[in-house]
Amino acid sequence: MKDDTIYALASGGGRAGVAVVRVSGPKAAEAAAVVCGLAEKALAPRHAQRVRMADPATGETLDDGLLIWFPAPASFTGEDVAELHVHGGHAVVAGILAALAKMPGLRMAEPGEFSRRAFENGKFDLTAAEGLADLVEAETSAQRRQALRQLRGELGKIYESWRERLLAALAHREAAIDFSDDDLPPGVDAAARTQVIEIKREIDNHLKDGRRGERLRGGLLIAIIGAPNAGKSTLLNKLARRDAAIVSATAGTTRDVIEVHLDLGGYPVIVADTAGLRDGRDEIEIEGIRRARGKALDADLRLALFDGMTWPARDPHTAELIDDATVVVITKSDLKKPTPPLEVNGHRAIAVSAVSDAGLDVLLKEITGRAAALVGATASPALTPALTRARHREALEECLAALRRFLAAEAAEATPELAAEDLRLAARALGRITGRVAVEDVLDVIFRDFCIGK
Ligand SMILES: Nc1nc2c(ncn2[C@@H]2O[C@H](COP(=O)(O)OP(=O)(O)OP(=O)(O)O)[C@@H](O)[C@H]2O)c(=O)[nH]1
Ligand SMILES: [Mg+2]
Repeated sequence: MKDDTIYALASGGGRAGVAVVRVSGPKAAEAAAVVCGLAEKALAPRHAQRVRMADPATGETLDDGLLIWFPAPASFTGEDVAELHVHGGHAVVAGILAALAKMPGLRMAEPGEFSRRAFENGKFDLTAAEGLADLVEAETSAQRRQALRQLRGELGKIYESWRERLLAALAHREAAIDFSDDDLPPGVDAAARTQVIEIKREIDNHLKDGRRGERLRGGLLIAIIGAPNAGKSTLLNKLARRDAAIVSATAGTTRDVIEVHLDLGGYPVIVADTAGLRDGRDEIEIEGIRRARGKALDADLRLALFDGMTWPARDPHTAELIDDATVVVITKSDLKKPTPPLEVNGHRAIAVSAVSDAGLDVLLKEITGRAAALVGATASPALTPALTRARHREALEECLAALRRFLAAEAAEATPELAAEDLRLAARALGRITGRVAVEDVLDVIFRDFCIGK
């Protein structure tokens, strides 16, 4: 256990009905008792106690609130923890923090320090710690479900089981090096190889997930593209339900990319409105169109808009960007009913009007369906949890590379000691994801941006 006792506002900053100040470490009991005017033995484990909190130096009452006492190890950090639930006004919180600051042996927690202590005390592995950070950041229900699964350790368990199986294969392989064939039960050596082939296949499949976990975590990018005046900014405003972008009858109104974050049926999306595609008239418009094309390429999904007023003419600049990840839309159906067939380059088109709202429900349903397919309803318990960070992907790639080297060395009947080393490296790469090996280098990165305890 750490020597110093740390404290911080555990709830968000700013005014609120209730705020929670957390104290963790060997002096947590003393600190809580002093501030709450109780004897240490009067602290009731895991019960809400109504208390009057006061500044120990002046005796001035700071608030009337609740104290919850979590003796180690059954606490968030695994250490003695006291939580003070106070009224969430700035002066109350500042008063409580100042009172704690006056006590010897206490100091303000660094960002992420509570979670880091929880990890170091074995309360959760690194993937669960990341799940907790994602849960705090989650803005949509699908993100929440994914984060909760990771927090519960579902992802970590997969990596840990692969690591344990690799370590078993390694033990077999080392036995084969240390003992002669006659001393070993038959098949020990082949068993290691079979295991490695199977694990390699499972990791390959896990990596071939279309980045659904990462996409859900970061949000899907949807780019609205089309000729000038097609109605792109109008559609963006409809989706955002506010006037995010300027709309006008002048062709070439939008020049910069305008992005709006939305919750579409539980899926987080970033919708980008872009400059109308044509041969640009001036330097600014040319740059805007270059950015529009860039966004269209980056996007997970494109909405290609065709102006209902000029339909059935199909703008060639827009048509050439249509692919399977594109939803084709014909706008302004209130002004002119589009003549069939409603399709562009074999892709079905949805007719909409931003004035009468006709077709917008069909379009929304289509976009939500595409979003669900892209993130593979990753939060669904029916699917195995997806990796959510580039850090996971890199470690898994490294593990696979080591397994490939192991199998190649085996096939070439190369030095068995070297092959065993590759298995060890593969297991270590997996251990880095969950934090089961020396991980000082990754720890800082993971806990640095943690909001808890900030
Ligand atoms: N009647 C009708 N007018 C529309 C509709 N959608 C857009 N408009 C009009 O079409 C004109 C152009 O709309 P914008 O949304 O600015 O078009 P844009 O594609 O963003 O155009 P640029 O930014 O110039 O590329 C405006 O006058 C809009 O009011 C619609 O569904 N029905
Ligand atoms: Mg526009």
